[in-house]
Amino acid sequence: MSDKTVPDPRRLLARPGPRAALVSLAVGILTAGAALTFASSANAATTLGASAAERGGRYFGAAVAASKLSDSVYTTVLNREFNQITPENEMKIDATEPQQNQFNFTNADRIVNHATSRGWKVRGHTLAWHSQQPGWMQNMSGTALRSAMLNHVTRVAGYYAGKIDSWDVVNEAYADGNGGARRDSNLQRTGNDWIEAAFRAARTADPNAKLCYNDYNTDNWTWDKTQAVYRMVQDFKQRGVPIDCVGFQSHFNSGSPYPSNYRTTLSSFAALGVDVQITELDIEGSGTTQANTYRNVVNDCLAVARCSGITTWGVRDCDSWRSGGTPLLFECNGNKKPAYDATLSALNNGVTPTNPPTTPPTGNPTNPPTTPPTTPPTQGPGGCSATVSLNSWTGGFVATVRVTAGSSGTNAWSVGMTLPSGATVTNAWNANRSGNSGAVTFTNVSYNGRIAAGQSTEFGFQGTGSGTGMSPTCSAS
Ligand code: G2I
Repeated sequence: MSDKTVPDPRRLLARPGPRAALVSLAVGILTAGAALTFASSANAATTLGASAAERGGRYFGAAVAASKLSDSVYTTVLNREFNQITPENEMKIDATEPQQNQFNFTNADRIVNHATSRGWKVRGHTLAWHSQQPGWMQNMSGTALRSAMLNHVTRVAGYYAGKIDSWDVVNEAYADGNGGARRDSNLQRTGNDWIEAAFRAARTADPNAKLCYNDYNTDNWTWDKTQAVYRMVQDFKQRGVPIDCVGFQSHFNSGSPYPSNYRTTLSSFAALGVDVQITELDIEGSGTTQANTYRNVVNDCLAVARCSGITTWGVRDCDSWRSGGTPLLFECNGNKKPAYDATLSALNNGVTPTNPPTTPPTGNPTNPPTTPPTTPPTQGPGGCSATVSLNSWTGGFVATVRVTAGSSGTNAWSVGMTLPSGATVTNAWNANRSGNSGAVTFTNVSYNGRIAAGQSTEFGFQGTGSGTGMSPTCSAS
């Protein structure tokens, strides 16, 4: 049996209903010995890309340097493990348009061909950026620069039209630190609308690519920079500026650590109606500590249905722009690190999404499962409880509510809470909502009403004002 025909037992067992009958049927017609051979570990994917693909068609990729494609240790790991590529430098403005209106795609083509000939996805990086501009562009300003930038977007996105899964249309346009301001740059000085102008040009040049905004230090939900990018994406969606995705670079180290609210960041952006992608992941460190952080990042992505893929910024530690921090998954000799094992096992353990999928998961089984079911949870009105945790910032908050079933599991649940005066709910996920201020009630959606005794599910909502002091009550049926 190939991996593709093996259903994911966690996904099956998480979805009771008609499928449960198939489980019983399948178990009934199998011998106990045959059933026992279906241990999930025996069927688990053995590479990052294959495992990510089984998790709802996600990808797992790496930034690639054209100069390394002749290194056989490098390509052995690359070709075995990954199914997506981002050119590390070869699609940047200085590489593709070294002289104005003279385009050079030689090195970028080598990488694109390496990927597309293997059926992998390519992330284009990047069309408009303050950095790595060729000299001629660095010296430009005003309308001449605006036109040159749009010409670059049009020509490069047009050349690669049809070959790029996602484009980093604009990279790193926000400043670090407090205030959430735009970064000063020659592009910013052409007018605040330079970002949306770039997105519109990219859409025209390649209507099928997903168009992304990409940045770093946007991982922590409470940071001003994160909030500023969030507001820009929200504004673009409201005004119909073509944006499909947000890239979180996620370069983590002790000075810029993995934040515990990372999942909130990913799910909050996803709730705006964009895909989210982890685009330049590297985590400095070693051993168990590094492995645990990689595991957390993977679990956070898997928990958000619209987190469509992860790319590490390089293949081996010695390929990294921060090689001294040994931030990647492979040693220089190609050996797997503990962080690799943690990443693969997190992918293989695939958590159930807490965001409603917008399209049915592609990994859904067409064959009856051959794994024995666990005892189905007893259902009934055994009560439930709910707790709320808040991520707040000035003028707003995201509330995550955990609903826990009581002694006999739930078929359906309802959570009520009174919002503080002045607070208004703007959007909710994983629950139906009635009311948006004062007394607000949340009820389960189709896929999370049934909770086994003692187990939990989570839903969330975002609000303006302050959410401090809410105390949810829960009732079950
Ligand atoms: O700085 C890390 C990344 C942050 N986000 C955007 C990414 O595009 C960026 O990638 C890095 C590359 O990994 C480096 O390889 O971008 C750097 C430049 O901003 C790249 O460094 C450049 C060096 O500055 C050049 O001197 C060198 O010629 O790499 C070039 C090719 O090795």
